[in-house]
Amino acid sequence: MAATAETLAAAARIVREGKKIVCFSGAGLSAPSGVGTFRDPGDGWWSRHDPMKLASPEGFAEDPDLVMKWYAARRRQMAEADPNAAHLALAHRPDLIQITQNTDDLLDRAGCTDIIRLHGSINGDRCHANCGHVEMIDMHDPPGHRSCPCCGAAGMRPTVVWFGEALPAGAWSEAEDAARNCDVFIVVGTSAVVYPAAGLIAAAGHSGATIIVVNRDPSGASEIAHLELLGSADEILPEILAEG
Ligand code: BJW
Repeated sequence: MAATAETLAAAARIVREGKKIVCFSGAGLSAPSGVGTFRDPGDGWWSRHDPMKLASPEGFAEDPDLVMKWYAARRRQMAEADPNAAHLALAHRPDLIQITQNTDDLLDRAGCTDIIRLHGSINGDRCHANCGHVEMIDMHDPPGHRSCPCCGAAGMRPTVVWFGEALPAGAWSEAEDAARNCDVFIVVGTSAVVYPAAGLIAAAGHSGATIIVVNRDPSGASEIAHLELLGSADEILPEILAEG
């Protein structure tokens, strides 16, 4: 059922009374900005492409040209996008802890600082052979497949976390700590099927946090939610995060 005036008011009250609030976001947060999600039926990237071919070390080894072409398309799309009302509402609440699975920079561009990034950032490339070379990318004119200019080996690949790769240890431990020590955990625009990130929702719930889920459709977080607000993030977040 779509969010109602009553459920929105209830969520706004929980947020107002919260002492330590975490926002855990996914691709649905940036969808109203025109950035594609992964699993939405029809227009999600994975409904047209095999995720293991595009977002895994094995896929990169098999066809690095294809992987870098896909990243170039996403990078151009993100470069054209602007933060939406949901990003801006979050930026107006610097007291919230931001944990995101998103690799775009729309939260940063909205004005959020200290973002805990679980899946890295799409704005850079690094040497896949781990020589340590990193480059920032011109998102309007992203590069294709190329070898590392520093060690000459393998290829340059985005500074994101692919399937089968470990999450950045520091970000993960900060995220676990925030999830276990908050009293309100807002889950926005994620299918909540990718682990270990999705496990933060249950961890927060088990630690006693109230779980508010904001999503256009039911998701993997629906069953854990104390309050589920179905609708678009850019319409719901400004309502429930407004102070006063
Ligand atoms: C809206 C909306 C609007 C739309 N308003 N809402 C336990 C069980 C099973 C499997 C595993 C497990 N633990 C680990 C695994 C394996 C794997 C995994 O989870 N697989 C499952 C999918 C089966 N996990 C991993 O491999 C992770 N690594 C790992 O576990 O390492 C272990 C290790 C330890 C030590 C050494 C070595 C290894 C890594 C996961 C990496 C994920 N990477 C990606 C792509 C790269 C980033 C990039 O290129 O940008 O990250 S996959 C993709 O999924 C991306 C996202 O961050 C992530 C989550 O997706 P998200 O954000 O939820 O998007 P969608 O599209 O799924 O959902 C969008 C939602 O928005 C939908 O619900 C819509 O309804 C909603 N929506 N419009 C509000 N306007």
